[in-house]
Amino acid sequence: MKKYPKKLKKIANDTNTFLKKIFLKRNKYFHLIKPMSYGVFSGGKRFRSAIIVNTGKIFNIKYRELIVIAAAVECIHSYSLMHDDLPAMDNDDLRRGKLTTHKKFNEYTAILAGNSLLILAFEILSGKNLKFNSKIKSELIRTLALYSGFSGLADGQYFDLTYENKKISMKKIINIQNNKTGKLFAFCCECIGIIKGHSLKKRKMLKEIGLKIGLLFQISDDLIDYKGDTKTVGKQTKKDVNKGKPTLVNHIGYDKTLTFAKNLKYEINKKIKKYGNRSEDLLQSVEFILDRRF
Ligand code: GRG
Repeated sequence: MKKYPKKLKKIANDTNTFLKKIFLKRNKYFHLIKPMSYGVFSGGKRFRSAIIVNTGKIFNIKYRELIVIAAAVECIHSYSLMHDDLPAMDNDDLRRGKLTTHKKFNEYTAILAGNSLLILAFEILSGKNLKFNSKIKSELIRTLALYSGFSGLADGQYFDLTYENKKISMKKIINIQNNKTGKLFAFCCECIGIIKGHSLKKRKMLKEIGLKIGLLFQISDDLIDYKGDTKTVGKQTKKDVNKGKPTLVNHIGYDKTLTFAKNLKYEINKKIKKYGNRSEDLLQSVEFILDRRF
């Protein structure tokens, strides 16, 4: 476990290097590349990249191709954070220990830079850097589009904001979190099944693991929001309680949420272990989720 953060760092560096090359080639469009870079290279953990690489390892997929997919996913993740921080959404001034993009630049710049990152993700997946046949590439693009738009991330975000200060069931809260956070993680695992040409049924097993990893990640984010301090976490904490967010911590309290999370981790590990020895790095990633402090 102790070695894990070092491995995470290598994946993060390689993903960043890939993205930096893209920005360098197009630097005459510096007006938006500047805020896009600010949002992407502001110190994110690249945990979604790690899930892609570590799931890919189980199935012997080339590291280089995995980093290309990871770069696309990180673009979507950073766009979602940039837009999440806007005054119309969560209205945050601090992200990853720095000013949020709209605070550093302005609102329209953050909106356009966010949109550009979202679109860049699909440019990356459809481009020459990803060396799979067109059937695989179009299925990767289709699945990522399904999971990040109105039947995924955007839907989760919509209800996360709509249900502030409303009493809703635990089932609904989990559904919101599955869409807001889980779907992108679902893609991180399922993309490997797509590359391998797995049947939908076989892909579903990977999708389920990803969804559960995403739910665990979101729950740990909520636990950190409740217990963590702004300096360590890099963003303002205690906001979920103050805003009456639809989280398990607000619904059943900190201790019961922690127990729920530990049971969820056990369930995830059981599913991952079925893939044998090569799943060790993925298991370590899951271990990191509840251990992390930021
Ligand atoms: C406007 C169409 C449209 C959609 C908006 C904004 C949005 C969609 C979705 C937001 C989803 C969101 C912010 C989910 C939170 C997920 C989460 C736990 C983020 C923190 O992730 P980390 O810890 O962040 O991986 P780092 O900083 O390490 O990258």
